[in-house]
Amino acid sequence: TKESVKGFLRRNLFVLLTIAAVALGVMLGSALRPHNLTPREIKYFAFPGELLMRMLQMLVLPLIISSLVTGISSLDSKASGKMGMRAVGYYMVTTLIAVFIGIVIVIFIKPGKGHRDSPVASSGTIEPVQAADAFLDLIRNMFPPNLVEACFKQYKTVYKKTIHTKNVTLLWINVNIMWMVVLLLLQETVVEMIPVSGSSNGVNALGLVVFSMCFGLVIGSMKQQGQALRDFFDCLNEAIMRLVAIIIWYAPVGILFLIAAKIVEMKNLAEVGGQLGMYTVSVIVGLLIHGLFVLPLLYFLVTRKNPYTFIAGLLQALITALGTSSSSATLPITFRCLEENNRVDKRVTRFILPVGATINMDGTALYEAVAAIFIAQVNDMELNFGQILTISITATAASIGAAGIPQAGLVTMVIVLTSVGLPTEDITLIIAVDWFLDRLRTTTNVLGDSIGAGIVEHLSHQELQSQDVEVGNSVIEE
Ligand code: DAS
Repeated sequence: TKESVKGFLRRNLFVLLTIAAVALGVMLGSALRPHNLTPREIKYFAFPGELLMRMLQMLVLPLIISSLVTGISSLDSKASGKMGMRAVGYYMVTTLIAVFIGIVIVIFIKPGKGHRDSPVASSGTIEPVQAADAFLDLIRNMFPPNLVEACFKQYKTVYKKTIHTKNVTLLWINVNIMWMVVLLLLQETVVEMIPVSGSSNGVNALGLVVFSMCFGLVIGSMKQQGQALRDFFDCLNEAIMRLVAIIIWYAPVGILFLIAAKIVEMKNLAEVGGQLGMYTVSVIVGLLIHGLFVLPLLYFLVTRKNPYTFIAGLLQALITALGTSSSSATLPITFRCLEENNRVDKRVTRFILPVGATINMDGTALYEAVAAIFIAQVNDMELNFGQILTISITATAASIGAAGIPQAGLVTMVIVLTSVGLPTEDITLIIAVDWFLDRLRTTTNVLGDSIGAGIVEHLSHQELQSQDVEVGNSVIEE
């Protein structure tokens, strides 16, 4: 009837608008492509999309901190401990399944067999970082010495070239150039890479997550004394979510332009044939199997509820992930979809989502494994079982270490490649299609985080209920 159609439209207004935005974005982008816009024109054209990214990113920091602090402090330590264990268990299991699917598919399809058809671009653009360095960086980033700095800086080991001469001790390349030239003329030289500490731009989300969790745990245990802080973060969280509710009105416009601009500027995908094309297909097939079958099956097995209804509620977040290529930027929308559409308990989303968006990346893990084995195939390198095992472990680590920002996975690929002695400069082989695969893996990442929240909520039913009883049934409600 007319009423029910109206009701349906009202309930699904944003989802419908977002889907319409994608369709319009594709049409607008395709219509403008033949006009060969200049880079400057494309930049202006992409501006509404850039604004959406900036708005979402603006909310991410206060959202991560306030949601984790309130989420954890509203649970007793036993309940949050159990919930945390379940989340970590889910993250590990699903990430390993994703890696496994990737490995099976790339070994089966063999996209890299035959002669390599793309020339390697100039090497040396990506510095070799050892797996051990990257692992230590991961742990270092968990403990940022300066919280304010953690909002915009991450610790990262970078390699610096040094000139090692026969008779003279190590000489930094950035010391007096004159002297170096003289020494180079006099001595036999060897160029060597040595690790130095450094920091790269980008939010150290991991550090903030660890701090907020500990902080929440502590103020949760402070009883009456901690009440003021609990109220403060609770109120902050609520206020941020209200800002999200406003930004959501703008999201369809932003997504339309994000997608249209990408279509205008992208290289002709039809030209991506041969090995690279097959590689792209392998990643896509893997992501589809994981996102459309494995994760829903897991959700169904645990909750006995229809996974696709749950996924339908997430549509807006998934499309935002597709548009932004960033699971952190999507975080505000993920929160809204889970809490408003799927009615997942706020104590769970506040606890689980920020952690998930930072460390749980199924799509990235799958892609890392496929890409590494693809590069081995291109180089005619036979991998033994031990090496494949190494790839699966480092791909998991690389996905944990990747930040939720566009193409972070491409950078952490270096860890996987060096761990089995593959040439890191071969990353250039896959760069051409990475922007596209990045969008798809980010969508899978967001889906994995959201399904995780649904599963953890189901498993933690008992703890949540006993908490309700304790606080006199005052479930956190808006
Ligand atoms: N795009 C990243 C994300 O936000 C991860 C990646 O590059 O793989 O999920």
